[in-house]
Amino acid sequence: MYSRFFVAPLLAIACLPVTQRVFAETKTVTVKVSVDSEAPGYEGFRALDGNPETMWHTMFGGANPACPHQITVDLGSQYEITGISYLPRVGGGDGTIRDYELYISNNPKDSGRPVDAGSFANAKGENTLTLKSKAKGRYVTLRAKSEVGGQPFTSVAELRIISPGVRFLAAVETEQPYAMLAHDLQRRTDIARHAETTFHPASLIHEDDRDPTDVVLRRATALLDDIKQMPGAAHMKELEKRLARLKTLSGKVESTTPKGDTISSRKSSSFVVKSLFPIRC
Ligand SMILES: [Ca+2]
Repeated sequence: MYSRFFVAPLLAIACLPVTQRVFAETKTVTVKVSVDSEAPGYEGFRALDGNPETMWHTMFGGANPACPHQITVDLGSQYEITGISYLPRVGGGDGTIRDYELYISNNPKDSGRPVDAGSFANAKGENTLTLKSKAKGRYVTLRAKSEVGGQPFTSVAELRIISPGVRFLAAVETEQPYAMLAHDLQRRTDIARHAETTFHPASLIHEDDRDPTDVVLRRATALLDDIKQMPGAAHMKELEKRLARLKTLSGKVESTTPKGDTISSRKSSSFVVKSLFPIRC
C-alpha cells in the first residue's frame, strides 16, 4: 500500500460539500470555530460545515486527551440565540457526547456560567435544545463533559446554533492540509525513515504538486493499475473512464487559475474530485 501521509486530510478535502444550500429567507453568517483538540481531517470547522457526513473529532490513535472537550464558535457579533442542535456522527459511536454544558458570552476568555447543561438523549440523531430564556452573545461554547461509552473522545457531525433568520456556517479551512504538505516537503530525511513504499512514484509528494488533487489523481491511477492486476478484477472500464474525465477536468481548473492564486484552484479541483469520486469519510 502507498504512504499513509496526508491520506486523511486529502480525503477530508475531497469530501468537502460541493454546495451549501442557502434558503432565500435565511441570512448565512460565516463564523470562526476553535476547539481544544482536533485530529487531522476532523478539524473543528467540520462541525459547522453543513455536511452531516463530516465531523470534528478530538485527537485519537496515540494522543487521546480526555474529556472535557469544547468547541467555541465566534459568531462575529452578538446574536439572539434560542437554542442549539447537536448531531452526533453518522450512526453514533466514538466521541458521541453524553453530558454537556452550553455557554453563551461576549468574552472569548471568560464564558461565565452555563446557560444550559444536561445529557443528550439521542446518541444517533439530532438533539435540539431550546433555552428557557433567550440569550444574546457572540461566543457559543459547547463543552463535552463525557462520552457515551466513557471514552476520552468528542465528536460532532453538526452543531447548529439556532437564531431567528440566521444560519451559521464555518469558513472552510484549506490552509492546514497545505501547511502539512509544505512541512513534509521540508523534512524528507524524516520521510526516508519510513517504509519503502513511501518512495513508490505514486506516493511521492512532488515539488509541482500545486494541489492535493494532483496527489489524489496519481495515487488513484496507481491503485487502479494494482487492482487491474488482481484475479477477477475485470470490470475496470467505468472507473478508468471516471479517472480520465477527472484528470481532464482537473487540468482545466488549473489552466484557468491566475498565477499565484492557488487557493481557488485547490478548492475548485477538490470539488471536482468530490463530484466525480464521491468518497465517504
Ligand atoms: Ca459536518
